[in-house]
Amino acid sequence: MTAQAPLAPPPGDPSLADPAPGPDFVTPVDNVFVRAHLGIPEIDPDTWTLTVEGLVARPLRLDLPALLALPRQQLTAVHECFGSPLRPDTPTRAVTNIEWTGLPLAALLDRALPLPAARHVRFEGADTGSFQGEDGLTYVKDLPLETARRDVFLAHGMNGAPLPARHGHPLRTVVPRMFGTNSVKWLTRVVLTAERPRHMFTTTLYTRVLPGDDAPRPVRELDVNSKILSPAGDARVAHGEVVFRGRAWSTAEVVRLDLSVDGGPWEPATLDVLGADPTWQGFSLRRTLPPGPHTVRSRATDAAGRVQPPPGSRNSVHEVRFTVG
Ligand SMILES: Nc1nc2c(c(=O)[nH]1)N[C@H]1C(S)=C(S)[C@@H](COP(=O)(O)O)O[C@H]1N2
Ligand SMILES: [Mo]
Repeated sequence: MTAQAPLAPPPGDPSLADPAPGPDFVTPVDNVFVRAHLGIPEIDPDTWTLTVEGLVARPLRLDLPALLALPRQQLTAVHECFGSPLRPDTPTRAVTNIEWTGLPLAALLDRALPLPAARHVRFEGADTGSFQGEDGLTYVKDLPLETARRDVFLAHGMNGAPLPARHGHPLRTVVPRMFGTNSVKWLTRVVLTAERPRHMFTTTLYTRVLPGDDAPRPVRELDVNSKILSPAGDARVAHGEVVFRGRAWSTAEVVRLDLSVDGGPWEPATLDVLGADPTWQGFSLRRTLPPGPHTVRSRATDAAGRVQPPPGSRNSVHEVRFTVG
């Protein structure tokens, strides 16, 4: 398991911004952003194992055939990068929607029998390297045990095929309704602990102070957000019959999507209802506009009443400028 040079730009690199999510409901694998803070490890699937250990009555070690033999489920979920942990207020809208195949972590926790003292779960990847001047790091994330038992999905497939190496082969966690940073690729260890692990990627980076809070919290739940896909930015639209289309997503269902054209009043767009899975939701609105330059903004509201803020936040209203004629 030696690390190659990172294929993805390190956080802080401006090229992190804005890969286009495209028109597909499920994002083709080739269009999915790749984040690898420590580089992409080389893993031999024949010797790879997953362990569930720490504060459990029955530690487990599973090899890949044993994992693949367990009953499979599917989960389609929004997959969004938080962006650079060093610039938590910069919008990137690096977002995709992926159909994962795998099994709930709960199936393994039930076999490992967590001890009463277990409160947190630490997830470790096989990637090691240097980041922000610290050497010998492993990619580590953590969640409260209750959250992990309820939400964490162990994925070995992505859009109907085995996970590609760059997306975490042979196994990764997927934490629906949370930022991608929580979904640990190249997963090798699941460790139940009494305390939160202190680590570069748990307590040092990937924390933020939310509006109305006074203390930093871990970057977990998705913000309410939206992205206008058409017209594309700086597009020239042949005639005045414009169909605005885009996606909205949050940690809860998006219940309202408003558009404002040329600084006018917010108007509700048609919004897809969320299905059983935590996917993104499409929206559209048709308008006839005179020739010339125009601006459109989108603003999502979710079931918890969260609304996209004005420009200046990482999830501020999305704006696209385009020209008719
Ligand atoms: N082991 C490991 N897991 C990781 C990361 C990483 O660097 N190493 N990056 C995280 C971040 S910041 C994101 S956004 C997602 C990206 O997943 P993807 O590269 O499959 O799109 O993986 C997360 N899981
Ligand atoms: Mo990320």
